[in-house]
Amino acid sequence: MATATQKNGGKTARKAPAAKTQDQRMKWWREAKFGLFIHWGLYALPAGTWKGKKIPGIGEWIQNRARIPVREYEQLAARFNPVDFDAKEWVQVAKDAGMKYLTITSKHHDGFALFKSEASDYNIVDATPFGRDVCAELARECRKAGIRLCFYYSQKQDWHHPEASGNTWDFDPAEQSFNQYMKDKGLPQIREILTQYGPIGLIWFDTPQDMTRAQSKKFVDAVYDAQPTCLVDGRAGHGIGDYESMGDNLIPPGRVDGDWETPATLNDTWGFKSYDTNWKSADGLIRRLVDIVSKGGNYLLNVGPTAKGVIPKASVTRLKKVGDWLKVNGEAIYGTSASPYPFEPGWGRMTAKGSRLYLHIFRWPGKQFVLHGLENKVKKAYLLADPKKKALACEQSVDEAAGLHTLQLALPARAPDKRASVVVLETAGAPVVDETLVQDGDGLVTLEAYSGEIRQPTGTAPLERGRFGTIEKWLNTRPRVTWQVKVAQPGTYDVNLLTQTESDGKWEGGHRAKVSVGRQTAVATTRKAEVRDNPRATSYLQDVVSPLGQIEVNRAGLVEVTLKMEKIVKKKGIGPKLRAVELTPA
Ligand code: H79
Repeated sequence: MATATQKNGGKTARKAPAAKTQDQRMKWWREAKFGLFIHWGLYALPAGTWKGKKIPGIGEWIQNRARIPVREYEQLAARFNPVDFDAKEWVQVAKDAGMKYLTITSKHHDGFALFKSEASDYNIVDATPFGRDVCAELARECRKAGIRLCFYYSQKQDWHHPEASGNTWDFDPAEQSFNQYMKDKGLPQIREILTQYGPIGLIWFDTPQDMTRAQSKKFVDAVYDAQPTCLVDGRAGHGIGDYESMGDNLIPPGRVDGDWETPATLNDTWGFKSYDTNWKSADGLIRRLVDIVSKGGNYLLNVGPTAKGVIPKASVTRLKKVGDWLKVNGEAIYGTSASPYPFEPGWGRMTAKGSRLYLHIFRWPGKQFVLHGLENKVKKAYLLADPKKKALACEQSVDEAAGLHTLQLALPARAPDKRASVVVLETAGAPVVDETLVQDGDGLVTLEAYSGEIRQPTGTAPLERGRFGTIEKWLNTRPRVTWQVKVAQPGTYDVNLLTQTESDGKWEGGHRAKVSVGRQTAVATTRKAEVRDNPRATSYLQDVVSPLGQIEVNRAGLVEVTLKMEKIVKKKGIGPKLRAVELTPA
């Protein structure tokens, strides 16, 4: 994936008497790293089932997926009575998870507002027996707990309002006027949520498709006019906003410049679905948090409370485990910046702050850990989990001929935390690294598609980079992909080609792939020798491993590795979806 563009260059809040700089406005958010997303609304009542039928897809989309007419769906409001709702408890869930901000759906696509609104009586105070303003209650508890309150607001879709977008089963798009909706409800409600509840951290717009630039700008200006320091996410439309929003549940491969956030689910829905129990493990959540922060992003992790007002226990217990990990390791998360290395190592991830480099080790190596590429002197190394900060023996060397800096670290035989253990390296000055792709200290050379360069001969159909860091549309034998990588250990390597399956599990082998380093080549026909979970899309994409043979690398230092497809099977028209080439010491 290309690096994110900085979308906030030089922007300062308008009309503020003492306008803060963009860095000042972004400061709390850049330090926070971890936030709670809450999707709650009338859809919690059907909870994924309508008239006895399980409705597929995400829970908050039930009105759309089941084509429920407004007159029918809005009757849910008369039954919405979340007597167990306790704002203090919800805020405590965020707090115990180590989260620093809370973003709740003040209004989702269904048009129902969780706050008292003069602009529309389709809101929790006026339309439900519950009659309480949950946004006001959350605002109070957030303030007490030091959590920033933020609001999600669906600005384009409103399936309840006859002039807004998204509801094609009740309304005829040809007869709608979006500007009218903005005037009647959209803009007034933005003013309401920014004037009724004190300082708001950010407004989280969503699905801006088909908005004009002027419309997007009007919404964002309404935010900045009401609260100049309030941030705006990246989904206002037309690239307007204070930071980039990645796709839902999408974690980019490798470091991304600029401010960005990944919104993500704990299971496979945002709004509560009674039968979605596909919960991510606490281990997986910790590693995702580390992964995102190591690439420079924030993690906005969702819960979907029930119609009674309860956050599912399965969510609470998992979040608590992340919070417990953060109690020990939070120093390596909060206020850190991305890894100084642009690429993902195989053993874990890194973050940095001041003159400290944090190694988050997922795959514990045993007693010896090796890191290449760090150029500063390490003054002290220790485990963050060790209250005594006992120094770990550490040796640094430089191989001038190979252009390789090497650090060797003595570790205890067993990981302090097998999910992710943090080693602190106190460096002389801010960590400086050689950004060239380099062999991992444990010997693995991973040449990921996203770190490869596409060599595209003119006149050939271009290879494309896919959402999960793949190279796709490889339907021609002339293009090549090359990597410049520093090898630390000369020797014989087994060469594997990793290609990704389609989301329906389809995969096609029988291509002939050739990997070369200088005159050495490994060439074979691709076949399914082994299948692994795809780390960027666990549970629905997989990587197929095809062994290509062996290669000899005869000296340490920078080498160029080239991948070519000598034959491509085109029966299904997919071609090989390149994930990576792996060289493992034989
Ligand atoms: O609020 C959450 C989602 O409801 C919202 N963004 C996150 C943060 C979102 N809105 N649209 N989308 C996400 C894209 C949704 C596409 C789908 Fe569907 C909804 C796939 C399945 C249900 C619409 C209906 C498209 C296909 C069927």
